Amino acid sequence: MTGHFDLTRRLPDGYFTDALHTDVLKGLTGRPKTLPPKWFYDGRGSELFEEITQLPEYYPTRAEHAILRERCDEIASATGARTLVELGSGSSRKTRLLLDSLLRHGTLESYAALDVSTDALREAGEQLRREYPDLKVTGCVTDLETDLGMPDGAPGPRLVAFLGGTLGNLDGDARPAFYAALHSELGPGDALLLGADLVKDQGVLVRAYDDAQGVTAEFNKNVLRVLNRELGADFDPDAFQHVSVWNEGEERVEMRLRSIRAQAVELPALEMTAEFEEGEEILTEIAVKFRRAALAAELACGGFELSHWWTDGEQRFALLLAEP
Ligand code: AVJ
Repeated sequence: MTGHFDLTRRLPDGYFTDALHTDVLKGLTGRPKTLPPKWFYDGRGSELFEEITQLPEYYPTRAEHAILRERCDEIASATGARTLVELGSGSSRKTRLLLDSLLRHGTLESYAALDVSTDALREAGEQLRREYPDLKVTGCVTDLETDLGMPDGAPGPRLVAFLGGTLGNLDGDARPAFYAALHSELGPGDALLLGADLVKDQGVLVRAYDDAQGVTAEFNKNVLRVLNRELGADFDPDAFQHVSVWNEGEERVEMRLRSIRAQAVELPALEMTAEFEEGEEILTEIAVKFRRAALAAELACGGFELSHWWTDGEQRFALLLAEP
């Protein structure tokens, strides 16, 4: 049976066009130049990210999966969730572990997947619909920084999962705002399940974002292709070099695109020209790495109390439960 998959948008028409224009105008006129990571994820970008998750160097997905596999029953009994909401659900691959545990536990009624990528949501949603015909599966295209897109009237207890370490895409200013938005949506009995990548050897971290096969480089350059298509820009992806660096002060990996020569790029939709010096970089993604005490403290500031903290055998990645 191919059930109907209910995909909604919470954002006004034209939101993504406006947001892209604003982000690119701001990001390419500022210094250093920046582009937010959410623009990686068109159809091709989501596929490349799926490939990244299987690379030998990219351990976070496997580490988190291992923790989830081990702890999903504990999560189900600790939360007794009737609704699972997943922020940044992507392909929803790891979600099945949670769905299965919560269904075995006998509480789960609905699953709401929220993501910035329509393509990824539709594909994941339709497949889950087929695999779990008795579960209410919905999808919502949203931008977490503007509207979490929490489903209205979803029965509690609700478990909100934000996996994969995507929290690390938010810097120290954006995370408190994110916790506040989340806290205002949750009540007693609800819970937050958060995946966080941990500080570790910097060689391991840098390689996780600069694989030998060059998949991450393609993923990084994909943002230039998105700008070419959406803004009529004329970026030559070959004129930029993929860079992965550990920023010690901020304890984060940074992905950048370095202009290999002086060049001018036209962006007709914005009526602008972006000038690059040789070696000039665009910061395209931050991936903040966490430590337990600091993460617990910032969650506490946001009104969340840490109740469980689990790591993989090698202490590479943490999965935590927190209560509002
Ligand atoms: C999906 C944001 C968790 O930061 O590790 C992977 C994205 N970028 N390789 C991460 C990513 C380059 C990923 N997140």
